[in-house]
Amino acid sequence: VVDVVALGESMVTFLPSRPGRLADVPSFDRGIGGAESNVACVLAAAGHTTRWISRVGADGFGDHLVETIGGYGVDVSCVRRDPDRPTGIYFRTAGDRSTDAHEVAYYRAGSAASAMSPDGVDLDAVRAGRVLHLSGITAALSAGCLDLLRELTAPRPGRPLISFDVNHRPGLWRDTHGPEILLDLARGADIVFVGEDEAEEVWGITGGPSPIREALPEPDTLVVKQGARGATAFCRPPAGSTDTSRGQSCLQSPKGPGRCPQGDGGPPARAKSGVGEGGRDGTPQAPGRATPPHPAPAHEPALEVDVVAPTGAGDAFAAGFLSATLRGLPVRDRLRHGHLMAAAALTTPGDLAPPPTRAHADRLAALDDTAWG
Ligand code: KDG
Repeated sequence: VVDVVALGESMVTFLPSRPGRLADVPSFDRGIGGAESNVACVLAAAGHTTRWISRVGADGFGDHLVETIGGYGVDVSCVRRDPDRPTGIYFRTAGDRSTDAHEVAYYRAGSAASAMSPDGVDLDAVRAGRVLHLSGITAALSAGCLDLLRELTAPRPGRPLISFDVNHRPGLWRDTHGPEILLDLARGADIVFVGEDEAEEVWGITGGPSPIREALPEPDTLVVKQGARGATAFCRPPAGSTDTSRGQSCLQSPKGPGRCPQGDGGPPARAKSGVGEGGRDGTPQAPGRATPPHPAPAHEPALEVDVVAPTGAGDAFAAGFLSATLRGLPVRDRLRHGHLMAAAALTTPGDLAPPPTRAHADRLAALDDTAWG
């Protein structure tokens, strides 16, 4: 069984050769982007078995994505090639050090990935992992993509654990119901990642992590990313359990036939300019499922790093958190592994940076609170 399957659009990314307005940047370097494949790549680099499912064009950019993501050790055998639609691309600019302000120009409308739907995807391959990682970006791509997400987040026997990163991308949404759609999808997931500022931007929720949890009580694990301040995780313990210190050891979705223990949760490294913030970047409960009381949330400060570019840091955070979850580590360590992976992404211009080795990350996560405070 694959540890994590990630489904979503990836694009060839063009990174600016220098800061400035899109209108002024003279040249760009090619990289790769795609929130979900970023998560798969970081997890693969951290030693997990992963699969990325998507569609790309039958073109050179599609070749580049498949070869590069496959080069991280991610299984790309289920990626479909579309002879009629192109691979999506996007350009971005860089702010100077005093500001994260950047422009994003997507060329992805009508892309191969936007043609995904429940009929055009091998659903068995999508559901074959212990965890299925999805994001709100896919919901904004097309009606077929939204149908696919609804199908995958619907309760059903044997469902993998669903990890959902809200990833609100205002530039992609044409449907004014985006906020309700994202809330509904998040309610259907088991582990949800959302930025504190993102929750305000998309749902108008202010006042920190607790009001977000009140609006989103269904997922067993809710991780609120608070940029440079750290991250807060709300995790519901197994029904009937008094142990809230460890995460779930059985990675089967409670929206499936049984109920598995979940620990507390939390993402990104405390960056001088914040991971998981910066807004670019519902499951109805299974019948008969009683909602146990919520334990106190867990908060872990982020690491202080000199940010080069924030893009990809939220994905790296999710990957670190999921990696530690798969390993059955306590919530504090899940959050710390998220911060460690995010710190690597924050300090590189592209989306992906070589993460620390597992042994190194374990040593850093085990340091006492004075090192993390
Ligand atoms: O999280 C990083 C992504 O935002 C980036 O790679 C591009 O997937 C992308 C998107 O749709 O914005």
